[in-house]
Amino acid sequence: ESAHPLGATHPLALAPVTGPASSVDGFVRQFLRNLNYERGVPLSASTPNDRYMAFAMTVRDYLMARWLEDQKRQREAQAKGVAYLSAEYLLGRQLDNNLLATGLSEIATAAMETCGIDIDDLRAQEVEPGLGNGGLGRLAACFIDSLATLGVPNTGYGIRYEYGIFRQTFEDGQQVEQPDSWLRLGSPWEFPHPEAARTISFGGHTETYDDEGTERSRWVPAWNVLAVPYNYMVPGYLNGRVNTLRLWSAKATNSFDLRVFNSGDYEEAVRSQTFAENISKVLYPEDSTPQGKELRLQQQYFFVAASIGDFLASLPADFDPANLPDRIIFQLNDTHPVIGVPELMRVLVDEKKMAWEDAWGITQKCFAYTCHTLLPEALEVWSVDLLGRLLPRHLEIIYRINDEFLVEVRERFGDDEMRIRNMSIISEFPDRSVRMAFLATVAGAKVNGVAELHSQLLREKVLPDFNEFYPGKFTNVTNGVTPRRFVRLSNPGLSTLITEAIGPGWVTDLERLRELETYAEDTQFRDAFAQVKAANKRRLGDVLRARDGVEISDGHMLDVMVKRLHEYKRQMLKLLHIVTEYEGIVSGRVAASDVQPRTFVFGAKAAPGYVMAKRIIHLINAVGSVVNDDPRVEGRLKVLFPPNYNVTLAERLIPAADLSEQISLAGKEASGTGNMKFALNGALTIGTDDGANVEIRELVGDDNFFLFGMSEPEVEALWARGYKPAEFYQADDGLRRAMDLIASGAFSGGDKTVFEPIVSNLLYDDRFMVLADYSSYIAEQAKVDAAYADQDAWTRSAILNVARCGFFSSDRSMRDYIERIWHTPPVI
Ligand code: HBZ
Repeated sequence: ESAHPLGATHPLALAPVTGPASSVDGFVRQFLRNLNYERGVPLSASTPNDRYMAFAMTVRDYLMARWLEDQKRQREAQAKGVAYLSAEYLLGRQLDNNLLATGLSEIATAAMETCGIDIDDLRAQEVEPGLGNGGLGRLAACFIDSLATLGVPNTGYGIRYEYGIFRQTFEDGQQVEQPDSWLRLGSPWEFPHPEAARTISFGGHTETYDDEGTERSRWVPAWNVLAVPYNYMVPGYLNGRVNTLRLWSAKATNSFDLRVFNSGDYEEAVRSQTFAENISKVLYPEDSTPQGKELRLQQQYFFVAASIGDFLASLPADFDPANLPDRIIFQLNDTHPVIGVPELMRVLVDEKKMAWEDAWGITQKCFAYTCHTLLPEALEVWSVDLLGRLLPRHLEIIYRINDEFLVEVRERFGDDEMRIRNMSIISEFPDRSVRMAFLATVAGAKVNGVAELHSQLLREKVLPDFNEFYPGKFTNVTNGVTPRRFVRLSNPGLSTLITEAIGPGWVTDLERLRELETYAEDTQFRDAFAQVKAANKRRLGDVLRARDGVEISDGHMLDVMVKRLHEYKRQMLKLLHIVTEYEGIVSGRVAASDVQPRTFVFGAKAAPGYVMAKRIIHLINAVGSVVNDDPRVEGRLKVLFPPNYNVTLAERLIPAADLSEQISLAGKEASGTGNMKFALNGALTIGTDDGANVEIRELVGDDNFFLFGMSEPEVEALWARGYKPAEFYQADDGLRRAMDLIASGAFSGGDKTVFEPIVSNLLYDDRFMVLADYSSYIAEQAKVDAAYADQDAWTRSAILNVARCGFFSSDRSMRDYIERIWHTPPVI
């Protein structure tokens, strides 16, 4: 230890860090300083990327003092904190959000003007970090935003994938995936700390040894990698708080073998480096159907072991691990980080030499598990074979956890072998494997679903034995979305209108949107609201024109379905509606002039290996080109499918939408969060009684929501009776005509084979009961048309949607987690 604590050598090092002056002049100075000293260029010779980088760094500089303070506060606080463990963070662009958090937007805009720079050109430079697949990853991003805004100390832990979710392009209407090299030009938002790298081990074997009379186990790993942390600022909204997101990047422990290199075998020399660094190379693009790949398990263990180790290392050297539950709760975002459970056990038992029972008692208080699905195929399992090869000690620990758990189950329920088989963490069929959701449930202090209906089905259908065994363990926290990104930033027109009416407090207290209810009755307000919607459509039009060369037509209802492509979400149902409308007009049965003009917008990525999803993408594009080229429906029907739907596009699309499509089969969508974003931006929902749609409808009222389709119990009943989709096809003329038109080759240049697999799947299998809900959907869409014809009434409904959806702020979700699960006191 040095005699002088660091910094004591110079008075300036002891002074608080201060940001640049909060003035146009101060901003310009700092911007030019960053351009010159960090980018090494004068303004006159700078590239757009130089200017974006320097601008972002300047925004960063205004947040820095607060960040340093908060890091210190978190280091020194003796309070309990939350570590959010998530394999995905779908952050979206950072610049505008971080600028908003500083409150310096106007100063920054003016500052750039004085330099002759259009701030929108800077915004356009940023490549969004797409480190997630969909809802689950975006939820994590909303949650850390809310925690910072609530002033709750939190570290988000995850993986710094070098390549995020693939960039989607279409070739002949079919999805082609391109790598997402989001780091190609560097990111101004990350702070690498290679000096703080942690060693993460894999493989090898276990052995027992005599530790002064006690037999203990230890793991003798075969290989390891370095986990290098990269820190990112997570600023709260105008509250001077800045939390940290810490993402781990894999680095080889020894970069290459110089002897082999010198002998001329260059590939061999770097082989182990390439192997190690593959761990954080790319995000797995499978959502809902985990593939069980070895690299994926490596990723999971890599980031979780690094994160748990990182937290433990932050504790004082004399910290008694018995007190861990007073200091930390690890929130498991789905099962992806569940390998953290045996990892903490391993650290406590093998390294800290704790008694198993004590370690288990602690572990059960340090984890909580959020489930995001109901689909059986989405529940992660790892083969014992693979786990034993990659993490042999962890497998032993899991076996012991399971053995002891099953003893308890027997004590409670007797030798009910069926029940024991059903509850075992280890399943025997088809291969012996570990059911990660069961492990999480046994280890977690709490287990939560993400919407009321989902939590109920989780208790009653997915994990009923566990619910009986652990009374009080199951709870619900309905998802939410951050109003900063998804209203304040993405919908400036609406934000201004709301703030003028009720003041600015809604941004951090979204229930205050209730005060808008009376404004729904005010004609002037309704007009202004409708004008904002129209302006948002024009803004979207500008974006789509520039990005894809397509136009959205004036006076059209904008009917939007954006989400991952999955059969349970039923993009096919939407498509059958479009084909029905189209067929009605071209067959002459419906006069084009009687049809409410609509532009249908899709946005969806399909997992690269999900063949049916990719066929459906192909069909959407095929229907789009036929419909858009057919003069008989011109000005009435239009289908747009901009490729590469991502957070950036969502921010433009959602504020422009009139109608939000939330049409999953009841009982399949855990929650949905897009549904909340649309409602908060004044789109009306057409939806099933599924996920959070149920809660949206309860809040906005039946008159302001288009409900259709079977309820979850009705779905169950139809399955029980025996579902025969062909009967629905026979019984409905419209459905038959739409299906027949697709089957005829009308959308595939006469080729009947291209979409035949889709048609026959619907007719003879139809796992998600598209045909059963068709007629109810079409009938409800007719009501949508009728309602849209009365623009003023529609706008009133839209305002009521905004006014009544304040509940869906992720600030509320975070308060619920704190109250029901985390029990973390606020730190001032
Ligand atoms: O999580 C989604 C649910 O489908 C949606 O209903 C919910 O609103 C949202 C937030 O709770 N689930 C996902 O997005 N899941 C994944 O992205 C995923 C990714 C990798 C996997 C499995 C699932 O291996």
